[in-house]
Amino acid sequence: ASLIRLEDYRPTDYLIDTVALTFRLHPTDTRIVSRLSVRPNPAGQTGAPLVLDGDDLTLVSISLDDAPLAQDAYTVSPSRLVITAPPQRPFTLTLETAVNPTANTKLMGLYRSSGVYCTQCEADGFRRITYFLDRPDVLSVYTARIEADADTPLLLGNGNLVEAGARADGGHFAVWHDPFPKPGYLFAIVGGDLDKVEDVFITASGREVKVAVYVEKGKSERARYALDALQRSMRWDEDVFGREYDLDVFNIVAVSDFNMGAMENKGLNIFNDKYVLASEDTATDGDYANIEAIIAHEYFHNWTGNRITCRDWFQLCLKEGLTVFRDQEFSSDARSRAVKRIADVRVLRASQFPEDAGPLAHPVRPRAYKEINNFYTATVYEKGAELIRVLKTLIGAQSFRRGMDLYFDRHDGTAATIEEFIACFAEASGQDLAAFSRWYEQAGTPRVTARGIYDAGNRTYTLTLTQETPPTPGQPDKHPMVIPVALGLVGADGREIALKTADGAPHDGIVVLDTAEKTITFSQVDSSPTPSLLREFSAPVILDIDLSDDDLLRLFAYDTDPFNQWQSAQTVATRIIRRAVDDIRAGRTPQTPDNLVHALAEFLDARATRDPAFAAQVLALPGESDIAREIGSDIDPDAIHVARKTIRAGLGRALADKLAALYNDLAVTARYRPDAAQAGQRALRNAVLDLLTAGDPTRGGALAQAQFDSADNMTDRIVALATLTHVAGLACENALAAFAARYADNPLVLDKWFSLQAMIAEPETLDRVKALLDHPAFSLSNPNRTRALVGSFAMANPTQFARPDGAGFAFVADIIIRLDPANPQLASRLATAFRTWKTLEPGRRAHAEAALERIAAATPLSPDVSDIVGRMLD
Ligand code: B3K
Ligand code: ZN
Repeated sequence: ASLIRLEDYRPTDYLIDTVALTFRLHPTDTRIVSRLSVRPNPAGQTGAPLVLDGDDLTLVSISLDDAPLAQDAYTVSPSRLVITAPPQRPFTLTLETAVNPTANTKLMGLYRSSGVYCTQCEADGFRRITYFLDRPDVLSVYTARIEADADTPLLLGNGNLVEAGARADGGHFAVWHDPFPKPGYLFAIVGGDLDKVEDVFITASGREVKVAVYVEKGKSERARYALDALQRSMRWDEDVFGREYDLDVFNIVAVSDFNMGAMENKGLNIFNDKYVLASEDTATDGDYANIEAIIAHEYFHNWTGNRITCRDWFQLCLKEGLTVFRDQEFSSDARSRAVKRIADVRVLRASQFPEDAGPLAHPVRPRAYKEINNFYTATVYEKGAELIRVLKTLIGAQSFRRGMDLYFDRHDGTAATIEEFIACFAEASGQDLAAFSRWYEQAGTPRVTARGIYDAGNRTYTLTLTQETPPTPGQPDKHPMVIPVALGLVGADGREIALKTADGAPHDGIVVLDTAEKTITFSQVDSSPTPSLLREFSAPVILDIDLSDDDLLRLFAYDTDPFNQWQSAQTVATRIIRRAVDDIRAGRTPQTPDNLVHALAEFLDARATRDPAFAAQVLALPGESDIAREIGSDIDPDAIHVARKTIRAGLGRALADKLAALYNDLAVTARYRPDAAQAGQRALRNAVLDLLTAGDPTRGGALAQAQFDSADNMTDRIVALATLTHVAGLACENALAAFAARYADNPLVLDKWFSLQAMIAEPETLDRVKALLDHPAFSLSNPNRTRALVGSFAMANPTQFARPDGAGFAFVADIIIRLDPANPQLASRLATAFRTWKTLEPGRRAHAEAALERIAAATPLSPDVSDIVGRMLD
């Protein structure tokens, strides 16, 4: 595949104002007639050929202004249709194409999932339906007529239903019209026989919208939570962003084969059923939270993505980063803001930081790509969302809202760029945001170093902040970023010190570090303070701070910012586990230090039950991948695993009595609700169980077994089962078998079962995973199954994926090679599990490299996998 560059962008030579499609649905031979009203683009080149994109298409017929087009007037291949000399006036092009939805294993374009016809067009799937100018800056008004047999009673499209009825042949049809111009990637249809839950949403201005969620027959009760989340999202966008829904219907359809989470097609969101279906017996609290967040995310795209879309795919973060920011804010308002922030930062660090530090690093707005589907990354999404947060911090909430209003106002109905977006905020705030834009251009995570000096004589505290962004592929030298550092000073007595600048004026607690180094002096500081920096994680950076463990534990106890309370405990724990790793590699036995034990003991006594969800985050010490990231090079995953386990065992033993008491006290007696309060209580109780088991596997195992047997909800049941897999032995095998029997007919729940087994940190796991490939409920052609089993092994079992003998890497490489011809996007996603391979110790690194080389040499190899593996080997 060739490299596509941002600087090469130019408008199309033709525009397509309207698209009228007729689908005759058939399992293996669906026909699509497409009538395009085309006209030369005044911004394009006069007289140019009309070059339409295709992918795997068969052209059945073609006519221009309703007369068949002469053979010598065009050339056609499965991937391209060129009209050599099109009229230089408006004309109608009519095409008929044939596609086979059943054979479409790529799950892009029109495909069938468990008998349901559905489409996925982002980023470039529309060209697998008909020849088209398949790029986001070609906006058209779509009408879709869908014809099907009686066995496909439900026919849905974008926009509003304008006509429906019977056909002479016993079949029926429906016509959907979407008045809002949109790019092809937002087009969708669905055909099937599904159940639904529905309601009516009244918008702020009093319009009635029929909202519905469609799921497989017999499962509609499990769609209630999704429907409720949708309506809450609709209200929230009105309240917080002043955005009202704009069509008469909003439909969500859940399908069981889907390459990602969901898709924001205008008025017809299509979802991976994993993010729709939930009941207390089948979904965890985490599943409910994900459903709420993803329903919100796709709904919010209606304004940020659909009404205003992207000029080109380089601008992907314009819709994705912004929409992630919006869904994070929604969840923060619906739940606990502090806990949500911690959870989001955990995700950012676990998914984006390694990407930014390795061979796949790219700017939030990339300048070049080979395969756009490989750029739906944590950098574009999660770091993209952080940049919106940084922007809001820099200009303030009011200017931010004014900038958003201006953006909606000015760019509604267009395909916009990051420059246009930022210009709205520069205008609304009166600030020059040129330097801020560097965040979109420069890859890599800036490292901020802080050094503070207290001058008792002058009662001043002087803080020096420096920043450095490491080189990333193609970007050896970096300019300083604009980094808002939210901060406070905590006095020796634990109280917050009022911030005053050197001349005595009040300071707002945000230092903007926009040069390589910046020094700020605070006055009237009566005693030596402990600085609390980067409160609420005010910028996506790595903070290096010269505080002792005791200073940090003081912040853990007294900081007014809950994020930094949590962060301080995490930092201390990380240091301790890192020292333990060194001990283990040097043949010494690591010890769990008393200071952390005391701090946690006090925390458990005094504070844990006041905010259980927060306490659960504290008890969940840094994970193995967090530690690996901190160490950064020459990684031995086994040493990290043992180190973390040893420290946790020490904590579990030292805190055993308190933990056991808490475990009893925290039992939820009320009827199950997936809300934040109850979920928080369960989260803490389960974190307590986990730590208790680390200290005393026998006692913990017994508690876990009892919890497994008596649980009345999936959260408690799956945590108990996970705990049993850590203590291993027969109990674990029996529980696994009981779970599989209970949920034999529920693939989404079995995914949890596949995943748990794939994550067991012992050498037998590889054989177990290989055996599970043949389990009757497993199928490599279903993305959820593959991610649950192989994805969990590759992404969430660091010791076994990176086995010292290389067998883990080799196994995943084999699967990637097998998957690639059928579903390149899934294969390519799986391949990113190798992205940190260069940080491993030499032995494992050599095995990883060999596995990657083997994938690279496979033929045929999709552009998707070839691009990812090529960059990783570069
Ligand atoms: N926009 C889609 C993702 C499409 C991925 C294409 N490979 C879902 C989302 O981000 O909301
Ligand atoms: Zn999105």
